[in-house]
Amino acid sequence: MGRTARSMVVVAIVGAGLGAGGIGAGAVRADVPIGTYLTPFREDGATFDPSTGAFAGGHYLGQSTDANGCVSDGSSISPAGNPDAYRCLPAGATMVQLADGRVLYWNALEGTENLSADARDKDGLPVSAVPDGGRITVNDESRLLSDPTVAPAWSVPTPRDGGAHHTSTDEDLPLPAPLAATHYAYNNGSLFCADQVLLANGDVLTSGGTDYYSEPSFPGTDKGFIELEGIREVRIFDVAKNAWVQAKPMNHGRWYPSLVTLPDGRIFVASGVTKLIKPMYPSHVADSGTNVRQTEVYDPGDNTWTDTGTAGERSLPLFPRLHLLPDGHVYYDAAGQDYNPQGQAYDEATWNVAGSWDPSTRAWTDLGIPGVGTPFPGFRGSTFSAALELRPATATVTTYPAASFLTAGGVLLPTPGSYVPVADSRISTVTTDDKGAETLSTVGTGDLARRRWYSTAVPLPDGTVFAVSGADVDEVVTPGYESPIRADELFVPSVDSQGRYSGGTWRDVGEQARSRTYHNNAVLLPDGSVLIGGHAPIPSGYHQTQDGPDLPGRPGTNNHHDPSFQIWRPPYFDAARPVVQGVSSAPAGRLVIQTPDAAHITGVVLVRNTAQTHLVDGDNRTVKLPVLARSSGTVTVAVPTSTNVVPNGPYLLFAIGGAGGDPARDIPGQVVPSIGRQVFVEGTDVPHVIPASSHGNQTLAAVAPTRAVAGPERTRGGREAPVAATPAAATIPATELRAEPVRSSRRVPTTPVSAGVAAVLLLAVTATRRELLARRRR
Ligand SMILES: [Cu+2]
Repeated sequence: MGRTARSMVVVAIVGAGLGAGGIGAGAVRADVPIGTYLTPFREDGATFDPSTGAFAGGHYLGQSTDANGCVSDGSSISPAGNPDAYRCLPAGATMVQLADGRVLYWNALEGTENLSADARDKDGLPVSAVPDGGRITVNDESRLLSDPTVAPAWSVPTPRDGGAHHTSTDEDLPLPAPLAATHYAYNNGSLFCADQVLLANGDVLTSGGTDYYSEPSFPGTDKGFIELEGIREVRIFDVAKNAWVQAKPMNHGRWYPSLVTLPDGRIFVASGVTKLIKPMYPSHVADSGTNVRQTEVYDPGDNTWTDTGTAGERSLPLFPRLHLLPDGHVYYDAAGQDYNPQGQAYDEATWNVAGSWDPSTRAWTDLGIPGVGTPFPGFRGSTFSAALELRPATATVTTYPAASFLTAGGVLLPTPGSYVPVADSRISTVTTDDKGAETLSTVGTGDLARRRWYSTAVPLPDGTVFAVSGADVDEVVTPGYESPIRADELFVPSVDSQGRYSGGTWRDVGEQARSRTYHNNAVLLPDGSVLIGGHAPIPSGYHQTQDGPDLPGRPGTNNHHDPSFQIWRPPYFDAARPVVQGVSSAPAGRLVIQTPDAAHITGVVLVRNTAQTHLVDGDNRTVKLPVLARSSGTVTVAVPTSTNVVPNGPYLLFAIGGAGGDPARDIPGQVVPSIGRQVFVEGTDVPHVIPASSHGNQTLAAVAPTRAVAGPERTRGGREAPVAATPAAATIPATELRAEPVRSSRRVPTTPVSAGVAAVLLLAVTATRRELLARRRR
């Protein structure tokens, strides 16, 4: 173990010592389990063994897979022209619930699986993330998963990596040859680090992604110092064609930006950083040292991006937690991702202040610091920001004067704030008065049962919030030395006599079967269950892929990608659920639900289809629609009259069986949702809801899957059942990787490299030199 690795272990142990318990952690409760975890499953048909927690027996690319879903021994891993670069199954680091029932997902950090201890570069030297990462990574693969609840099957979009290639070298540092940056055609357009939203027609738009390269290159070797650049490229996944198409690029390269759909169907993008590790831009020096302050709006009608001007600029964290408020403004919930190696921004202190952006004036308004009066006010890093159910002001109207957002866990304050996660949890609410003025208020809730970094949230149709996966310390600070958290938790909000959120409690759910830390993910499925996936960690110690050490009471982490999925069924699967036989749009903003359970249905919720990555789903919303009338076989509900509340696009519709009475006062967690029906909201002036089957753009089961495995056996309130695997022959085509690196020769004015970068660079060069000397001695 090298010195760096040893110091990482020390940091991790110190972090662990700060508390199981620790800052704000509540006692672990014994009220588990609730709901049901089904057996994990994987694309290669491998069988999950519950006694060992491991997969075995899978097949991929005509070979047997190992426990991590990879083929071959990794000894030949040069990406150029080498199909082995894609020798591992992709993980669901980004996941989108499409309106045709399939889940579109893609990997993160593809190719870093090849940074194993026994891998060698062209000179026979060991490989490592910092000197080799710019070359060894490859564009991330995307996948389509159909029928995850009954008979999972996979197919591959065209092209499988999204098809974008970043050809600009505008941001390269002015290094003389042979130190000049080296770019590669096979990893200059990764989907990794883009954000994504579902467009009004059900297609998926992604903004940005990653261009990996070496800058500088180390003369005489194929090594360099890794850089990750946020690209401008924009891709749209065309659902009907199962194909990625290229849209107009943004005006700014963005790595870790956030997207929000505006009421008029345009898409707002904010933040991201152009160069992650060395954010210096000789051609526009004023933008150096911080994230992209400029915000832009995309118009799907004419395929253009427009800067919002000086008033629209704001320094924001990476993947800022943004939401569309029911007054039509974009809200920044004073949360995001703040730590990135060497990429901290000089103006991070401003991220403590929540804000609201008005599309009509294109200007931001500060809303104050959330959490004042709670133990930990201000910015929160690496937490989710989950939109709680939008509840109508009264039992019969569709006005929504307030929107509330739950954050829990994560780390405190901007750099150099704590890198130790907390268990603190709070609800921030923005209330808009009759004159349009916004007020921010925050209430604390009960703590999580454990300090939790990077947990993904999935708001459920019964008004509760499922928090899944994560780790006990910040993996980006100490990759490979975090301890995964498999125990998931469920938040049940409380409401006051006015129907406003007044707090709530967290309770333990049970343990999922797999360890999922960085780039974990989850989406709400149409039946109301949760599809848990993802896990694409940073190589241990920013060096090689090595699982973390087990310590007493603190399991080590899985440092390999996890391409498996697992389904969790919330407790309402054990209740009698209302039945929806059909939905139809009616005049005057009404929606009619055909149901034999009309007498018991107290409302309907529309849940925007999940499109999540990095704990971010900017369009996530659950909108409660009040009941206006009922007959023996129908319930008529009111659709909100503004696209501020329900922007166009795909939603899952759930009828809610309550205890009866006022639907605005239904208690979250005490109502039972139906199976979801896929609908679309359309109409820019007067929104209306139509079934997906009458929506033209969606082609159900558009393509036959290329491979299929038997799904998890379905259980009801019982134990997990084993997966019966029937692996099919591999049909993944050979990679389209290009053979030759593209060497940049562009010259730009000199800019000094920061001391931190220089120090890390020196370490990397020294390590490489040490290896060269050792090899010479051999
Ligand atoms: Cu990431």
